[in-house]
Amino acid sequence: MDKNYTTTNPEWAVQGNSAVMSGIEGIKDTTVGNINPYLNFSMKPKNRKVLTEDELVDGVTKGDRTVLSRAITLIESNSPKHFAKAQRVLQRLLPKTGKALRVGITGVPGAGKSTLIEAFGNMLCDEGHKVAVLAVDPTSSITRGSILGDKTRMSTLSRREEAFIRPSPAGGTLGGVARKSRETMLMCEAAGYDVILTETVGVGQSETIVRSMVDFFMLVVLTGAGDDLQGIKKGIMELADAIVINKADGDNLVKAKVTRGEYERMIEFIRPATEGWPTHAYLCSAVEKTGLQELWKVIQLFKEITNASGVFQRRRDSQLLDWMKSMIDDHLHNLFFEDAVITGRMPEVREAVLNGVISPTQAVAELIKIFDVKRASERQVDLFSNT
Ligand SMILES: Nc1nc2c(ncn2[C@@H]2O[C@H](COP(=O)(O)OP(=O)(O)OP(=O)(O)O)[C@@H](O)[C@H]2O)c(=O)[nH]1
Ligand SMILES: [Mg+2]
Repeated sequence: MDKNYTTTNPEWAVQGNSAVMSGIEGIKDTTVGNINPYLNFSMKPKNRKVLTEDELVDGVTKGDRTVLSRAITLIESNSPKHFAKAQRVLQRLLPKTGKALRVGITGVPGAGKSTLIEAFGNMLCDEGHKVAVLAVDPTSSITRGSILGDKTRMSTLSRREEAFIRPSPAGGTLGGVARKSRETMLMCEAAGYDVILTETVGVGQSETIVRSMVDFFMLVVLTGAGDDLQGIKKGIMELADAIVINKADGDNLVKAKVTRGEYERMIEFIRPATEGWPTHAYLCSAVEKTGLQELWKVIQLFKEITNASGVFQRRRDSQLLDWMKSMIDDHLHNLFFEDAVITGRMPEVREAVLNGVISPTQAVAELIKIFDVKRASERQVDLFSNT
């Protein structure tokens, strides 16, 4: 310790008493560690080389997982510069996309989705598939969701060469999460993953987002459907191509069989999610790894039947067009509500509507009249021109 340091007690300090305490030794010594663990993390030197567009395209094409991760990070970035670069990379990789089977998995927290994905993913890898596991969790903006936990939970899968696990894109608007998730999926396809498993939490709009980007969607449930349906909304059952009753093991097996019957009866009253494909309930145990082969066979059969009927391709086509439309919606919405002229005028118009001076319809007409798309676009950071 610095000798002078110990003699800096102010005059007013009670001499002989350590009124001014010496600092904590080793605070900068990394072997001791920081009190705040995040400090260590953020102080890591960032000397990673920026990859060029060519390097990204080549790396992803070769299936290099590190480069794939970097490309996805670019897609997830909120910086306009990164956005433009990611779009250029994606554009070049687009011909290599679309060949994977896209499977979505939803269900109440604790249903066993992650455990199931790990067991299912391992089984597929054993059979020679390359599996990418993604997550969509719009609530994960701060905590990055349960994803870090998931990576450790999927520890056997994450160690495999043939598998790639990516956490949910954090933060941003729902539209942002949807775009990032879809583009991440495309990147994984370009990297050669032929099965994409996307897990989503059973909250909010996340099921709709995932349903709109996958071919096959399954709902993982627990035994004892009962009257309350475990809080599962009928709407979510309408999205599912299969209902998977997990944890059908041990003492639970008998109950699981009963639950299966209950779901089968409920399904009868529900419109199937996919034309020409009857939704059914299946049993499995992610822990004992039973029912997984059967589940894969169901998915294969689904692909066969919907391919033959043309439903498979029609769904993909309409998903693409819906995606485009929702991005137009988002873009126009932002242009309008972020336009200075509109935001300047808004308080007055709102007041007039509240006071019954003009009707909402009149208000809209008036605002649209003063809205100039061209002017609004110029003010916005132009994300789309730099391609
Ligand atoms: N007995 C039994 N337990 C299981 C099975 N699958 C999962 N579990 C257990 O159920 C708990 C929750 O499993 P997760 O895979 O984390 O569930 P999840 O649906 O991903 O949960 P969230 O990500 O929090 O929504 C864990 O303790 C698992 O060990 C199964 O097939 N049988
Ligand atoms: Mg999970």
